[in-house]
Amino acid sequence: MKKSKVYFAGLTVAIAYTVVVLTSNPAKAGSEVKSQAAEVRVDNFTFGPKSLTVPVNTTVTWVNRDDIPHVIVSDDGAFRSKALDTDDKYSFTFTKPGTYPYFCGIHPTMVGQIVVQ
Ligand SMILES: [Cu+2]
Repeated sequence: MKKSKVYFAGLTVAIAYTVVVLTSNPAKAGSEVKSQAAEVRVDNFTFGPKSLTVPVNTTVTWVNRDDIPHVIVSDDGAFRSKALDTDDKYSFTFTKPGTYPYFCGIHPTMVGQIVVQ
């Protein structure tokens, strides 16, 4: 009985510590869950790289380098950006493995894919 109380007290401290770490230092918290970042440049009506392979928990950011708007639209509706003007960015975090094809909602011939492993 006494032993389990000590155990739970220790567990409570551990949880409290974790919460403090996670809330006080987002960058460190990110590395603890192995989150990563990757970028896709939208330039000259092309996604670069056209196919991007990333680990699970990667936040992919699309950056529009064109002087006309583009919209990032997932084939299966998993994600969709607003219209991105020049230098606008859109980010989506991929938490499940799979292949995520996408296209530009304004120029459907523009296609790309994110492969999450
Ligand atoms: Cu476009």
